[in-house]
Amino acid sequence: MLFGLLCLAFAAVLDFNEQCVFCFGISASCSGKNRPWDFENAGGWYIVPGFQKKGGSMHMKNIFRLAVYRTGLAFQAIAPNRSYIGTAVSSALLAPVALQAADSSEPPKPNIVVILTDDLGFSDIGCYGSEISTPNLDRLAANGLRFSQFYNTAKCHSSRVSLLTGRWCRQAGNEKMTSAVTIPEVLAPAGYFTAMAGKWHLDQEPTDFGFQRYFGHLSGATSYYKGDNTFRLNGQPWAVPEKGFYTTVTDMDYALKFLGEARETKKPWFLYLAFNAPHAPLQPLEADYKKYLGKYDVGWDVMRAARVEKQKKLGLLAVEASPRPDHIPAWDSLSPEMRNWEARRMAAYAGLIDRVDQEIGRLIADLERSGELKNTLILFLSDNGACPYDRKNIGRDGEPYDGTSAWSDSTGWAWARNTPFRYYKQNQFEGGISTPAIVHWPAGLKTKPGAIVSSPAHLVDVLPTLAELGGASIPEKWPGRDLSPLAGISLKPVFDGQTIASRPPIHLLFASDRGLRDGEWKLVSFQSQPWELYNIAQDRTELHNVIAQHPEIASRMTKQWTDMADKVLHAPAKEYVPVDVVATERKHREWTVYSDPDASTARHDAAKGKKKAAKKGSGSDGIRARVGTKLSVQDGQLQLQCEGNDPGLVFNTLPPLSTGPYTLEFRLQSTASGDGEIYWTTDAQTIPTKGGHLVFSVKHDGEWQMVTLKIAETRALYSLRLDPCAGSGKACLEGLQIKDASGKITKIGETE
Ligand SMILES: [Ca+2]
Repeated sequence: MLFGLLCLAFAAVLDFNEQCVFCFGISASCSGKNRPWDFENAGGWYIVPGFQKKGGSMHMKNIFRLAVYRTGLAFQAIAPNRSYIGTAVSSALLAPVALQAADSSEPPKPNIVVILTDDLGFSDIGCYGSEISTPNLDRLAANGLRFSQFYNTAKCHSSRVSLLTGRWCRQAGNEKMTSAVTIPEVLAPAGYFTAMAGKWHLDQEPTDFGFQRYFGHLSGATSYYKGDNTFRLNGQPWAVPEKGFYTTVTDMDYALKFLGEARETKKPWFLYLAFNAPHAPLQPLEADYKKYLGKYDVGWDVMRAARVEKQKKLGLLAVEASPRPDHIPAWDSLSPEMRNWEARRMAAYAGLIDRVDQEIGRLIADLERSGELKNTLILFLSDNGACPYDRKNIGRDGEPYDGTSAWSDSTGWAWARNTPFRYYKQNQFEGGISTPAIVHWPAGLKTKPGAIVSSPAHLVDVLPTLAELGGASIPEKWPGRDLSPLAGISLKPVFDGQTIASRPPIHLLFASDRGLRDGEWKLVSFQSQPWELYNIAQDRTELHNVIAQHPEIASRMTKQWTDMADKVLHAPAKEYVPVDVVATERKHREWTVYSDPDASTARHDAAKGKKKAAKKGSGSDGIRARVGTKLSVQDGQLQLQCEGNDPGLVFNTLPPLSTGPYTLEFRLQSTASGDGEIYWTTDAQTIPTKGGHLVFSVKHDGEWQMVTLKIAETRALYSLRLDPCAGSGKACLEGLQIKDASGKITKIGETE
């Protein structure tokens, strides 16, 4: 009631020059704890002090912001600890908004669903060439439109940042999104109810970034059957039940529940549905898996050729498909055991993807039942190309649906799933960055049903597009954030049947993989190897590197890419140093080793017993977290939670190194305290803290910094201990490498 009284006080001094007089029937509720805010503003926020009843008296405790509508008021808390304390509602708010909608000659705003799949390859669904049964997605494509050149960032978290903010990942402030606003933060002030279900994989929680409802996991990957401890429901920890839980299904259960709540508000709604499928571990449901068992005995060469043909028939692409690379053997050359194993892996992928489609079928049925399908814009996407990283394969001899198995990705199938392109997740070649992209919106699309659009588009375009369609303005200021400029453009002209003649260049960067798409040209580098130049209009599959023929274009684009990386993205200098001069063999230690059928199992066995160990370093005996340090690995980064009791990492054995002196380099982000230290040994007998020792100072302001340490040791290093801090807090490391006296660089602690 108190908040309601505040409403009234403000209303008395504000002139509402609209069709409805505000002030009677005010009611307010101090609702129970932990409830997301139902009301977002339409006008602008005014900061007001809020009072809270504590004991028998009132305390001015939290700060609220007052939303001034043309027709009413609402409050939202910005409590210091971000916890929800209550919500304040003026009942005059709803009635005038409803009146306004009824009066308006403007068409009703569309509902919006953005569906993001995880690690889905370009050709993995039926309407993009797949043999996997996806009738619901195919139906959306047949009645909507499909993009043939829609791009993501080739990686999980960066794609999510770009999708939600309309900015390049680094430009938005990475996972923290400190330089951006998100889609729900943009749409809610325009009257939208906002909800999310599924994988978050960014800092804080969705409810901290404008989502009024959220169910899902905050982590980058999770067990389909058992989940993990990062599940949340509307900001609160959610215990995964032992039975009746399966991520893809449970995500949709909650999505539909949220839509039910949205309908009660009579508002248009925005739903972001981020499935973890078909990301590893490959854990399909039994029936979904068995549907495909045996179907992939034909192998990846046959599957890929069939997908190429289907893409041509669909009119999606008519290109020269890239050939099978050297690091993937012909299917027929594999041992029967390996063929059997790989065919089962592909059946597992197919089962996961089939299930996504079935759940989308539930969503479509729900929209049809509620009469909303016509004016709901559905956008379907993947966050990156198929994943080639073959890591642990737990339960390889069991069944993928037994609840304990956890199979990893297959490089061979990743190649075939990215038909007709080259390379994979993380690489900025077309296989890494190309996503299927379906738009379904009967009330809004002016294109022919089933249209295929070849205008290049990127995830950064989603926010500007939805803002325009939802009648929302994109804020230029936001409390507590220093907003960077938008990178994307609105795709509404495409939906209206027009072509977009030109667009800003598409900047591509993840770790050491880089690229730039500008018009018909694309400059691209595989993990800092020499630049390559392709004319994408003529050579979408990047088979004919024409950099020697067009040095002036390459030079212009190299400068453009570097300037953007530096001045727009503010990327660390290390990420835009010049590319290598000479190309070397392209390989990755986590690509499936087909020469050794037990390779991936062996890797898993080696990792057993090291519960908190990260991935093995190149040729090393692995990384060990010290007591008092929790270590996890995410997107190539070593993430440490330090308790302050001599925290750190130990590399038990380093890869063979030639003689020093050495330079140890890495990037560090830390919010812990105290100096950093390293210890090293040159033999197996010496145990740190005996051996060499060096103290170094670091900043703990949460910003990325480059750390370069000179180790004046000429004998070959054997082990290394690295303490990034002395106190408690979080630290994150990436790009660890050791340079020897000859200048040779050896990467250590590589996780991706
Ligand atoms: Ca992904």
